[in-house]
Amino acid sequence: MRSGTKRIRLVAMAALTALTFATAACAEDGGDGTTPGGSTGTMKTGLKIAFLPKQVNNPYFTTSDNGGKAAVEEIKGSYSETGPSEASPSAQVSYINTLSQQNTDVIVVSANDKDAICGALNEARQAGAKVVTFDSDTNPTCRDLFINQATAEGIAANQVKLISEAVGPDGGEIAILSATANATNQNAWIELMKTELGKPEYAKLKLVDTVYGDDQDQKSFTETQALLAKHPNLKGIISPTTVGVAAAARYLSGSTYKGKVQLTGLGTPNQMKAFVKDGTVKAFALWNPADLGYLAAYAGGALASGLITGKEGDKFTAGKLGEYTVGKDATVLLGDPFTFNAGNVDQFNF
Ligand code: RAM
Repeated sequence: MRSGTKRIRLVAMAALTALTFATAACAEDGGDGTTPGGSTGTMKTGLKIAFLPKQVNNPYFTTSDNGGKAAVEEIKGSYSETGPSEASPSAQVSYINTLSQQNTDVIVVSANDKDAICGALNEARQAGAKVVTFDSDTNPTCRDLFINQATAEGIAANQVKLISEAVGPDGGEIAILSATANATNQNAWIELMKTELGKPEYAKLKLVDTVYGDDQDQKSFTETQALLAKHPNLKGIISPTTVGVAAAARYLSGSTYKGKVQLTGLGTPNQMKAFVKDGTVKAFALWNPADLGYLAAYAGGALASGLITGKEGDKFTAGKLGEYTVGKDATVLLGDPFTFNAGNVDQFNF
């Protein structure tokens, strides 16, 4: 039910290709702080809601945080975004401390490391802030809620299926180009990809290496080049990071490996379109980052307003996305990953 709704929402967005996601989100605002199909209930106004992405210069987070901004405007709060330019483990600590000192009501954070920012987050919580992780979780003891883009199992199954289909029935060696070595989200997906690869239908695929581009474009590009030099029989690469998959695609498309070594991953349609069209990539996946940020902002607002506490079964309304229920381990699930290919990629603009 929920997944069907999400799929339709993505398809419906196709009709909005001329608009940016931010514009699309604004267009759905009731204009008076309420949202179509739902009320803001007793959501407090004036909440200070800050987004702290893994890194600020990453188009994926620009889109997710703009989704958050639209939600914060709808609930008449005050939005801000801050964060490091490099996705290193402890780089977010000083930003968390500053947000706490500024009496921020809600910190919405994608963690570069599940433990490194825990102390700072718990201090901020003691000072009165609610902490919502989104995209990449911390240890659950350091936050009030985690907004999960899709189940880790679903993402892992999707990525392995896509590389298997791209490589073809003969299978062969594959490798993973990840983000940073400490990233909670990528590490969870990689572990589950290994489990998935143990299934009989993938017996002909052999994972030979996992390397880290640190969500830096140039490092991801160089790591791709090195992978191919090190593994001359490589048949495919999975890069479950928007930065990594775009850099790997750029390398492959300008090399003799184009179309011979397959690539899939988690990418944004705008970064990947050209590589789908030139035959470097057959299919890749993602969720709607704008919806993820939007949902996280509403969840944070509901927490800071005392509408929910984060316990399993708590329900809240996230504006245009409708009602969500808090699941196990104080986690809220956005939906299913969505696969993009030559047949649909042009319909999306983010
Ligand atoms: C990068 C980041 C982010 C991840 C996406 C798929 O932008 O690593 O955390 O969710 O890729």
